Amino acid sequence: MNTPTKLFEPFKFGPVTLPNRLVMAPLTRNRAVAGMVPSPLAVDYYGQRASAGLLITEASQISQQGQGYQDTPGIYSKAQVAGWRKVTDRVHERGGRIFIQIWHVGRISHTSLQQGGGAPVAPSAIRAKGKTFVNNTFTEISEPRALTLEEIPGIVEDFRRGAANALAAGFDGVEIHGANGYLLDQFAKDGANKRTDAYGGSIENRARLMLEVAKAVTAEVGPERTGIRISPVTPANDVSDSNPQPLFDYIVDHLDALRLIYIHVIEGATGGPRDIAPFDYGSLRKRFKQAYIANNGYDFELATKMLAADAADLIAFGKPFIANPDLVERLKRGAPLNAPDKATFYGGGAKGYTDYPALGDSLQAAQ
Ligand code: 8OZ
Repeated sequence: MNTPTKLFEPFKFGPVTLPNRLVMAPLTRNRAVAGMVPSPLAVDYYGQRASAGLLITEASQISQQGQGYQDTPGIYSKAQVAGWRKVTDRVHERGGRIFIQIWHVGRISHTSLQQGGGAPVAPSAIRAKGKTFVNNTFTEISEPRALTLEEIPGIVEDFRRGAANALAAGFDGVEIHGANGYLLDQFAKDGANKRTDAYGGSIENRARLMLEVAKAVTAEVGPERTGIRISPVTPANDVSDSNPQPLFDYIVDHLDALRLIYIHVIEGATGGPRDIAPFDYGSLRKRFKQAYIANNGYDFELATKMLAADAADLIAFGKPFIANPDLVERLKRGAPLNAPDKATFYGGGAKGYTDYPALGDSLQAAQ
């Protein structure tokens, strides 16, 4: 029996109409080739998933400094733009729409990835507890150094250039990575930001960098091509804030004023419990007039419920999209889903990347 759902209804999204409410969440896959150019396999991987209402790419660094893990693709060199162009061409040939997530990891990095083996940069010189993956092993995150006030305009400029490159690569838009304990989230949250200048202290000061980046990116590509991902209460990458509700109410009020096309909200702990800390996501929904993309642990039932309650416009699915290139069709038909294989999430080749079968493929294989 078919449950009534808004999941397959079209949605007006700036200059385009999405055919359904399913978004492929950004998913780190660590398969970039030399020069941090997206792998030729990425062309097939994203192309296979083009029936999603919207695809968002894996996080892609805006500079070498912004990289924190091995083999993540960039969006700062000519070769990277040319590599991404093949991806966007394939997705568009297949009738899809694709945004790129633009990323600076801040302190979640390792000296071996930084120019001259230098320290990664952060709002404050506070090392995050945790590991990153470099040189094919999990390695302690390096001690960062605090960015000087003079360096901050350069960070904003790198995001702007990343956004300009994204359009040159044929993307339909960009998602600013403001989540998961990376640079912009580090600045926003008082557990990682102990600055005493215009970028630290008050909510207004801690939100400043994220909002400056949002302003620069919207000025470059247009607000209808700019979204942002936030994660108000996630403990990911050792980040924390003593009072996230007023912080994110403030941030979202200002994102609304910039007319971004969407906020993409990770509700709860990234990839973990949705109820890790109390937070009123409805408050963000009310403050923001454009689209609200909800993420974290959604399945058909929860997505249907959220859309019915008008608590979200679009739902981002992560792991289900890794394992099911035709997730839209499978959910539409109530067909069983392939299970994702964790062992092939990060790094490697086609296995666990481009070889998950679509429904027709499984039928053929079963015959
Ligand atoms: C998993 C592994 C490495 C990075 C995020 C970009 O959490 C990531 C990421 C996820 O936003």
